[in-house]
Amino acid sequence: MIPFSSYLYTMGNFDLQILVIFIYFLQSLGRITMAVAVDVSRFESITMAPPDPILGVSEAFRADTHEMKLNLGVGAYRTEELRPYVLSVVKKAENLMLERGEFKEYLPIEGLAAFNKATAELLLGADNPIIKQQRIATVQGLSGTGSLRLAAALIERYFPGAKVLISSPTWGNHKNIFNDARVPWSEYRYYDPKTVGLDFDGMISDIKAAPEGSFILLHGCAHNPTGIDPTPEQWEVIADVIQEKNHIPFFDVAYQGFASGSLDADASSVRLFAARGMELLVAQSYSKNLGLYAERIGAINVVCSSADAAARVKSQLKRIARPMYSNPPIHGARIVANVVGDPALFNEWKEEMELMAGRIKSVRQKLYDSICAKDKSEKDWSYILKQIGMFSFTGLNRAQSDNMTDKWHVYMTKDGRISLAGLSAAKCEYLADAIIDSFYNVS
Ligand code: PLA
Repeated sequence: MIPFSSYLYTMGNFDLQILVIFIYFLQSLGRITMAVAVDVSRFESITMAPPDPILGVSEAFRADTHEMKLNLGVGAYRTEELRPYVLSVVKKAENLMLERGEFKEYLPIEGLAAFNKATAELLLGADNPIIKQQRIATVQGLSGTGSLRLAAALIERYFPGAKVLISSPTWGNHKNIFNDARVPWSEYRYYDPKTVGLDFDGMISDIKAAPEGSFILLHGCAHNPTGIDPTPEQWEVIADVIQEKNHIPFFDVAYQGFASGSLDADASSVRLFAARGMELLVAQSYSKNLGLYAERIGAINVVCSSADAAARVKSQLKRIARPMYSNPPIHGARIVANVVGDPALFNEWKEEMELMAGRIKSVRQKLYDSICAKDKSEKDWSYILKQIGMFSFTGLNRAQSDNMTDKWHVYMTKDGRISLAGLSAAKCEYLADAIIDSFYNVS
C-alpha cells in the first residue's frame, strides 16, 4: 500500500484544496485533531538568490530586443561578426576522435592521463625537471572553477585556519569559491584607481603583513578584471616576499596564450616561481585559449618539493573529487590531449590563438582611437591600451555602468569591466559614444 504522505505528493493543487476542506470538515465534527499544512511549501524559507554578477549579465542581454545591444559581460571570444567561435583545431581533433570511435567509459578520478601530462607540460614547459622528478600532482578538474574549488577543499582540509589572500579587485567568483569551501580569505591591494595601474607597494606590504604560511592567489597572466599584470621584475620581488614569509603561491591561470598570444610567455610568472624551487598550486582552464568553455576542462596542479609528497597530495585530491563529482568528463580532455600531442595541430592552435589575441588587440586599439577622436577634453585614455588580455577595466563607476546598459544597451559587469573579446571593429564607434556619454554625463 502507498503511504498517505507519498500519495499527497501526487496530488494537484485542486485536489489538495479539496483535501484541506475535507480535513476541516472532519475537524469540525471533532473526529480528527491533526493540522495538515499541505498548501505551504517546505522551501518557504528559501529566498530568491540574486543573479550572478557575470553570468547574470548574459541572461539580461538575451532578454533585450534592441538592435544595437552588445554583450561585453562574460569573457567569451566572438568573431568579428560577434558569433561564438569553435577553433578549427578543435573541430579537427573532434573528427579524429569520431574516426577512432573512442569509448565513453568512466575516466579515473584524476582524469585522462594524456591530458594530465599535456597540461603540466604546457604549464611548466615539457623539459622542466619538475616533471621528470615527478614533483607535480596534476588532477583534471571541472575547468578553472572546479580546479580552484578542489584546491580550496584541499586547503580547508589540510591547512585549517590558513588564509587565502586575493587581489582587490579580483574575478568575482574567487570569493564565492573560498566562502563555499569555508576557507578564510582577505584582500591585498592591487589596483590603484589614481594611476589606473598596479599598486605595487600596497600589494607587497599586504603580502608581507599576512600571517606566515598564507596562500597568495595570483593571476598568472591577464589579471581579471583589471588587465594589469606585474612586470617580470615585479614578479621577482613578489616571489622574494612570498618566500621570505613562507607563504604558498596559488596561481589561477585562466588565460594562458590569451594575454600575449604565446603560451610560453604567458606561463612565465608560474615558471619563475617554480624555478626557485618553491611549492605552488596552479589552477588551469582551457575555456578561453581553446574555446572549450562548456566542455569544462582544466586542471589543478600542485608542485611539491618531493615526488613522495606529490603522490600523497594527488591521492587526497582524488579523495576530495570522488564524493563531489566522482570523475571528470572525457570529451574536452581528449581534445586538449590530441591538440597538444600532435605537432601539426599544436602549431595550428598557436596560430589560431595568435589570431584571437590579435583581434582583441586590434579592437582595443580601435576603441582607444575612437574615444580619443570623439573626446575633445584632455583626459588621458591611454590606460585602455596598457591593459592586456580579454578585458578593459574602464574606470566607469556603477551608475555609469548602469547608464551603459540602460541607455546604450551595452551589457557589462557593474565594476566597469568590458570584455573586448565580445566587441567587433564595427561596434567600436558606438561603444566609444556610450563610454563618453556615461563618463561625462553620469556621476
Ligand atoms: N579564473 C579566472 C580569473 C577567470 O576569469 C575565469 C572565468 C575562471 C577562472 C573560470 O573559468 P572556467 O571555469 O570556465 O575555466 N571568467 C569568465 C567567466 C570568463 C566566468 O565568470 O565564469 C569571466 O567573464 O570573468
